[in-house]
Amino acid sequence: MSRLTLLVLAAATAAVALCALGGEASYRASPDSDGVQRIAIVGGSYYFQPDHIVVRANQPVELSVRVGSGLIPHGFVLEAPDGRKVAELKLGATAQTVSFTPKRAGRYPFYCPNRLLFFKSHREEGMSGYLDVVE
Ligand SMILES: [Cu+2]
Repeated sequence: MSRLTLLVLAAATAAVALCALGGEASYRASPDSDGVQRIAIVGGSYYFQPDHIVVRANQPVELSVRVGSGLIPHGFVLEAPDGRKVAELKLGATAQTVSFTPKRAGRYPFYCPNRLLFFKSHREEGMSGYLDVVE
């Protein structure tokens, strides 16, 4: 690996870290050697981290989703741009894997579907994000 490559990698890592600190958590997935775009997502009251993910179309995506700290139950719903549900699960301390291959570009919203009585839904509280599929 060249010195320049290392510098670029270090800068990219720093950029991701800065985004995470700033709350503007955007994460562009880079495929592993087997071509799978793997992203770990943590959800809690009331956030998903990262809450903005960018992946490439027509390459497999594996989301590893788990709950952060706290006792409030949370879930994870991922919808395709047409509103069809790609995934729906309850978050646990052990990561669960959501695998799919997006066929075309578009914005896939994800959110926690939970709501307690008359309170605002977790989605309204900010427990939501976007997975953007790009060509
Ligand atoms: Cu929730």
